[in-house]
Amino acid sequence: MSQFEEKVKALFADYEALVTRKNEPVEETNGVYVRYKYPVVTAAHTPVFWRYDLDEKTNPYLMERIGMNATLNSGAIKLNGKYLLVVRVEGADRKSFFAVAESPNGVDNFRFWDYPVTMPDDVVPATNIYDMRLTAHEDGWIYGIFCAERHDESAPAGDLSSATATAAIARTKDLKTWERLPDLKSKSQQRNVVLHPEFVDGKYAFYTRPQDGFIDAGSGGGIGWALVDDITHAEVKEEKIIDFRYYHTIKEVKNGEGPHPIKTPKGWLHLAHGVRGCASGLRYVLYMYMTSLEDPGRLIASPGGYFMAPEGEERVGDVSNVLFTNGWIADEDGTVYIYYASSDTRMHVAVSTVDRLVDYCMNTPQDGLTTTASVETLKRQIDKNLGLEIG
Ligand code: BGC
Ligand code: BMA
Repeated sequence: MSQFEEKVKALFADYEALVTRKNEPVEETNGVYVRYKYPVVTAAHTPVFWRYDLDEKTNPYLMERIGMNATLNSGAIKLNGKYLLVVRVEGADRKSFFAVAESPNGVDNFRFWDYPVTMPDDVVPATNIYDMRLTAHEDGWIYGIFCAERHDESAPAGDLSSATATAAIARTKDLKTWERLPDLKSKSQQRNVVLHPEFVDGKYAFYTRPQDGFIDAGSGGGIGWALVDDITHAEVKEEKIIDFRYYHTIKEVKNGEGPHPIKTPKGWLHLAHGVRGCASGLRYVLYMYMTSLEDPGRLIASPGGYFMAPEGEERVGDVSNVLFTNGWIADEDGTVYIYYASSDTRMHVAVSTVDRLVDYCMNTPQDGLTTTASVETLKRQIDKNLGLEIG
């Protein structure tokens, strides 16, 4: 074997060791979910044959030709018994694209399909696309709703940072061939738009996130809800806020729906992200809420505070202090696989159950919005516990 061949062999061997590494649950103390030890998908999980030209004639030094920077904010779905992530892969060139990674068990052995997704463009092509939410809708299609980002042409000359965010819509049956529909029409910019899996009053229902500008949610009061007549010409006509932002909470600056909610006998279970500002920038955490089965736009439970926040190595990455989620899978036996990205860099999984998550939502005290209210809530629990005969 030539030296080149040896090096190629070693590359593939290291890759196999990484991709087939068994994951293991980490002891948690809060009883709500269990994090897994290793990230499930990282940039190093992208296939060797994406990154390297493996031909000795054209790449004698066996150098990476196409660098991959990060694997983050992934949509998730279970299809034909496989756990699939539609990963936001970001190249070294800062362009994101979608690629499917498949696992037999939801917690390890995630392997990318050979080719990334070829997503057709809308009439006005986007510069970047990211953060897909997958919905197997009762109309029979699997929809992917994602953010399409374009340079803001109204920005002053020389401003090459201002951008616009629009919700893009595509559908598929197999995650391989995608049909692109026109982007969602809306008065404001939109990121974090999610399609509800069922018709509501015979219409498609979207979770929205109205925002004043590209970054600023501004007067957009929180997570919105809008009914749409025709998915092939989707337009938000009326938008009602269902989960508001409040001063001095984990979602003071922005919030956004995660994946589409899970239907449970007690209501729709929602996972979302909340953002606050601090000296080190924006801090993104995950939180939950529930809405009613009769009216999925009506809030029925709002546990206070965050559900998950960055910990340990999760805290550091391209955009530090960020947890973000847009994918989870509720299995037939009630297990819930929560896929989340840390610091815009890598994907993780945490595991819980529908019952535990409902219990969490229904029995975690609501945020009373002031320190006085928080102390009263705490005292009630202390009173109750000290009145119990323990041991
Ligand atoms: C990035 C996103 C980010 C957004 C707002 C985009 O350019 O790709 O990851 O959420 O800006 O900061
Ligand atoms: C956003 C999201 C994500 C990202 C986060 C933190 O606004 O839509 O793409 O994870 O910022 O950078």
